[in-house]
Amino acid sequence: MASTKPLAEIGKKKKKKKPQKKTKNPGKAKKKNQSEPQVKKSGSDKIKELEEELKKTPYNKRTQHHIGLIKAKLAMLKEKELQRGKGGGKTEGYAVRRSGDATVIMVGFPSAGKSSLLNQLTNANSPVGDYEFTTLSVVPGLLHYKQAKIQILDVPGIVRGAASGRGRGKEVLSVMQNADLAMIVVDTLRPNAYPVILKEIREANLRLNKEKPDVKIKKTVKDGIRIGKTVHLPELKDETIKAICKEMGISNAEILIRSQINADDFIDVLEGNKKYIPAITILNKIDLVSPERLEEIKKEIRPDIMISAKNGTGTEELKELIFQRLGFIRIWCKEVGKPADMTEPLILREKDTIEIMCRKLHKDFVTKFRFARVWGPSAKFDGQVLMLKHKLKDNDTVELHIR
Ligand SMILES: Nc1nc2c(ncn2[C@@H]2O[C@H](COP(=O)(O)OP(=O)(O)OP(=O)(O)O)[C@@H](O)[C@H]2O)c(=O)[nH]1
Ligand SMILES: [Mg+2]
Repeated sequence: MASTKPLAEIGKKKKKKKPQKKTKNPGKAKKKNQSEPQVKKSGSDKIKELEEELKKTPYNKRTQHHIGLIKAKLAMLKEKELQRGKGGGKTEGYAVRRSGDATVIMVGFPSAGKSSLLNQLTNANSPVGDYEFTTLSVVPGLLHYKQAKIQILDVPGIVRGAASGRGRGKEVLSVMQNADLAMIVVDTLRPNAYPVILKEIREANLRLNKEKPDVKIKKTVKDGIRIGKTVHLPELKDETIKAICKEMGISNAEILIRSQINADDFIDVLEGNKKYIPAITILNKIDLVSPERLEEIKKEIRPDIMISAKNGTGTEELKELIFQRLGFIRIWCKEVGKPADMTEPLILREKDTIEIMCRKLHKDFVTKFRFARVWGPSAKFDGQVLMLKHKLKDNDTVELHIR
């Protein structure tokens, strides 16, 4: 439904109508009330209205501020709706035990070929069917690649409305919250599924292929909203930041922004419940379409890789891509007075520290840590003495000195 209201008015809380005063003819008044349209719009009506408004409003310098505000209102309304929904039937989550060096989840429409792909990549044997919803729970498999062990989770297909609870959508998307990487599997015969999947993922509070914005917010008791920036923000004026804060119930705060963000990113930070994970978009079933059609689909969805899970085309390249995107680094462990063990590295992730290495090896190593000697790319010189906060790099050799 199109609205004629000015943007700033939409979604604003309506003042509660005072109860009608008793009139001389209460019966009549009652009748009149019944035939009037409902004054109070439901949350979902307001959401629809705002979404329509967003679609209609072109993004430019002049509308930036309004769009930011609508988005903040939408975020608040959606959160409220979600909270309301939570009261109802409990959804049972999937219990998945993490194993290996990282966990990767596959998401896609039913029949996109997720189970076929799991069986190609791992030792698992997940049933494959030419009907939808073959997979009904989580099936894990383990991929061994370059000395890393990567857990891959096959889950039921998700459809439009998954984030708000259709099918097993909610459970699938919640498993995704704890994954290190997402693989989005798209079928060449149904490329239109891609934007739908992306939308559902977004609604489930996940952000793909995005660094967490570097924004610090310290709530204060007075002085309004004070903004500090180390970057120029062409897409987000101070005025909009303040209006968004107000809309989201923050009147006093110190805000320090150190990365390039827009209104969406800022709202995400304020909501504070977003998960940022890398993703790979996979176009599957390339054996089923002509080269011309494949070109068309490629332009449309711009996949990171194209494969055929059925006959194995592209799956070796996919393994390498998974390894890369997970940002794995190999660390060679060395005992004092002995040469390093160059047969089996410890697998860590980029930016991992000596502290994380210690944790991975033994629960007491952090408390009993004295120092580490490091050889290789992250050390300034051979055998440099380094402490827990030091970030390691691929191919480092590390000798831990423990009490
Ligand atoms: N030709 C062709 N068929 C494929 C390919 N990948 C999967 N299929 C077929 O597509 C159908 C669905 O495959 P599944 O692996 O069960 O798909 P899924 O995504 O796990 O489906 P759900 O578990 O129902 O969500 C099966 O008939 C597969 O044989 C492919 O690359 N090429
Ligand atoms: Mg399946």
